[in-house]
Amino acid sequence: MKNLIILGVPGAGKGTQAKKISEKFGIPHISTGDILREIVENKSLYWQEIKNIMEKGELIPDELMLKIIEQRLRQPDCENGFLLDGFPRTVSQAEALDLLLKKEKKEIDFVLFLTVSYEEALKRLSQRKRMDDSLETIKQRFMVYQKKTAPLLDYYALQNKLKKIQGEGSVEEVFLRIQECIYDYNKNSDRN
Ligand code: B4P
Repeated sequence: MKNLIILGVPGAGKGTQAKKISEKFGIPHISTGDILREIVENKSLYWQEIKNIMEKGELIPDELMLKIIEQRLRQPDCENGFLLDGFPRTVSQAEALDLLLKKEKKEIDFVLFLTVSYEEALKRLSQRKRMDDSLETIKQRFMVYQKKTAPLLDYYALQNKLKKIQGEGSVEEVFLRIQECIYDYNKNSDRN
């Protein structure tokens, strides 16, 4: 397997699908959201600052996120591929990631972009009860996504790495679409 990223608006189902991809294809699922929630739960370094930022629906500063991701990607389980969920979230995180991987003679192979309507994402998140799922915070997360994360779509499209996946439908339906996309990619890269 390869080095992948999963992108989408909050509530697109990135975490849900990433878990399934990780199980099926045997690559580690690296969710920066999960890592941050773990820091808050264990009251590790900077937990209070992280909690405040997440509750407001804002992004944690790039510098801290980069330290976290660099440490995680150095773990031996990432040697033969990984799936990043929730990272990068800004163009500067993406640029830093490319540099980091280049040093290791690696690169991102492709980016799965889960598309769902605003209404569907809002419905999904309102049914969940996470600390950052109040209506006010959800709205802020969408705004932050449009401003800071959506430009990543062009960033990866220009590198010819963006794979659009329809993210509406049941979890299994979406997962089938993702598997087809991964098999297609592997078939084409075997041919080249
Ligand atoms: P994340 O944890 O990444 O959360 P998310 O984008 O909101 O959710 P996701 O798309 O993974 O949705 P999920 O599968 O859970 O980020 C949280 C916060 O952490 C950010 O706001 C930010 O503050 C911080 N953060 C994280 N990474 C950062 C970074 N790199 N830089 C700075 N800050 C960062 O699905 C949502 C719900 O939908 C679930 O309840 C699920 O069961 C349901 N669902 C999924 N698929 C479905 C389907 N097909 N049908 C019906 N329901 C479905």
